[in-house]
Amino acid sequence: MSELLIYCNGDFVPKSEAKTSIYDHGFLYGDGVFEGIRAYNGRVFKLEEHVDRLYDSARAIALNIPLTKEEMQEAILETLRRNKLRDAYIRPIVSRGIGDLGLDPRKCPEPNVFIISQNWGAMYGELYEVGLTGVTVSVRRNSCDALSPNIKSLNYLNNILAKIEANEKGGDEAIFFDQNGYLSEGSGDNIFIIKNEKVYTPPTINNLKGITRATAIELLAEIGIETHVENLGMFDLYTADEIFVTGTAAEAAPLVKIDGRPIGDGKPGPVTRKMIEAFKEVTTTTGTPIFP
Ligand code: PXG
Repeated sequence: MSELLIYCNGDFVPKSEAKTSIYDHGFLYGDGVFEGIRAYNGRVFKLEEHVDRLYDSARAIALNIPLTKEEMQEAILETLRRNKLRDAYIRPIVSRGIGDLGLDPRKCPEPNVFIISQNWGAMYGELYEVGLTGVTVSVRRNSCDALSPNIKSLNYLNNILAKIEANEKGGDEAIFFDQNGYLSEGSGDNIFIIKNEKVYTPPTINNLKGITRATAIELLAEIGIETHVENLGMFDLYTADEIFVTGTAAEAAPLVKIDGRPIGDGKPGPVTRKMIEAFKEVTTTTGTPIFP
């Protein structure tokens, strides 16, 4: 099979030749932004929303992406076409660009734009049926007045520290709290709690404005379930009837145990199952066609 092609600043180059300098501030300082997008069945799911968020992340770090949003959408679609991909994971990356040592971004005249796409199956395999185990981690989510969790930046160390802790404790996903003790999110997904047939999720001041989270709220509304957006704590987590997490990679996935404690009856619950079904339906029937 021929090599995957990567979009590099307007060119399509083989994976082995897709490179930047070690003086790229994306590498030196984690100075840049990215997105994680998926294509299902020949359509890119929520393309516009992901591109909007990419530009908001860039705006928040005063990084000017040298493409219009329309050009970025087209570059993403063209990357998929060149690789003949219909079901894929797509990773646009915009770094501050090549500069010098020293963190001043003015050292970097030109941002670098890359788009990676590749085949991608279900992240958690058979775990959607049996459910995942979560662990609450001691590392706190970045506070919104330091490095806002709303920025999908190239600095994912906060999330990686959480993931390391979850791995050490033998859990599938890490659950973050913020510095005030409020529930935040997973290392790569947002969190929903079901209690007495009501659905709750934390406000996005302390977590990523997840596109799957927004989709889940819409899908729940369509089946007559309102989502209450409010601050939640450890108590709500441990006493939940059901918990699920949402993300582009994770999709909608049940959490059936947290810190060794079963959630509800320890099996994926009815609301979660409905969500998984509804999400499958919406991802395979909507989105921007790759090959119009
Ligand atoms: N919180 C965090 C911290 C994330 O990184 C989400 C929530 C869910 O957001 P969306 O918009 O995807 O519903 C994410 C997304 C990866 C990967 O490569 C990670 C994400 C998405 C896609 C791929 O690990 N995280």
